[in-house]
Amino acid sequence: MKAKAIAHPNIALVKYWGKIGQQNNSPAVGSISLTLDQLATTTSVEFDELIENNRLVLNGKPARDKQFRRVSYFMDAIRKRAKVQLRWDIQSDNNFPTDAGLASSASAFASLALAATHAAGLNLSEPQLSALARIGSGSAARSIYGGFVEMPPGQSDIDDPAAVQLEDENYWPLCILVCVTSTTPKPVTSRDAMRLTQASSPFYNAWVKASVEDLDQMRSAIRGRDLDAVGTIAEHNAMKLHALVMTSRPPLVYWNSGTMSVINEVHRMRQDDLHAYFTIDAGPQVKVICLDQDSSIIANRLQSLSNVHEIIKAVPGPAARLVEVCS
Ligand code: 2P0
Repeated sequence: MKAKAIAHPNIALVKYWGKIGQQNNSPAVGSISLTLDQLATTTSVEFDELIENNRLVLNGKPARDKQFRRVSYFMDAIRKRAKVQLRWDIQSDNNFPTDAGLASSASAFASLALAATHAAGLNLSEPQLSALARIGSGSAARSIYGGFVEMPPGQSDIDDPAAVQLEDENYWPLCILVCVTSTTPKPVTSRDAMRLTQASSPFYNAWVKASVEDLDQMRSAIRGRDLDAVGTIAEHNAMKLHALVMTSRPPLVYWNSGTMSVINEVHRMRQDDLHAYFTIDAGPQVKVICLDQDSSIIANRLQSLSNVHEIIKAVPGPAARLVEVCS
């Protein structure tokens, strides 16, 4: 009973931030994302009666206690559903910096959901897998699908919201230039920051209210393949998210000097009539959105910034998929 799966992280164009309850990551706001091809998590899961203790190895190292507890909670949900009592051995590897604001938990739990259900003998539909992946991490529900994906808000902590695909990865040749400005893990996890923000930012209720309009506008911008509209809404939504985080108590600033350099350069590029827009998730990395045909000139300008370590070029990526199953 062994399976291996690959999933890709996604960038949120309209962001999930806030939960209904704390148990199962039922989102307080809807979100829309784009799955990225270049970045990937590969996860293998084995259930075997010879395994004496559950084991979790992340990027070649034993997991920390907090990570282990989070994965154990998720694996218990799968074992219960599959009526499997066996212990498990999990190995998961990212080809990009982990816990640094590049959505590693999205690709981690999407690949884990797929590999673990197959290793446990379950064959779930995509909506079922998406709802399951959400229990591991809210953003993972979206990484089950390729291309543009929407996750609706939940109604309660025990309902079963799942993401849906809006358009597949071949719909629109966009390019995402991931500007890596730091490779160290962020000081506060998204999960903890979300809880803090929700409890203390005076702007939280306004954020939830505004998300409805952002979702409507983003859906129609994607339908019209309108980069300027997609970029404008994504940028504004990202700034609102970071305003929330910055106005929590205690305040939290995910940005570093490289983050600011990229923001300023994107504004300068637009003054030069280049169609480039940014978004920033819970970390210092900036993702610049443009059309594939403009990506070289835009990447060259970003590369020249002294506090950008690396630029990873990504295009819309595919759904999570199995690469191996043995029973
Ligand atoms: C998103 N982020 O929509 C937003 C934007 C970060 C900024 O979802 O607690 O790791 O596991 O549900 O999914 C990051 O939060 O949080 C996230 P949990 P998750 O992509």
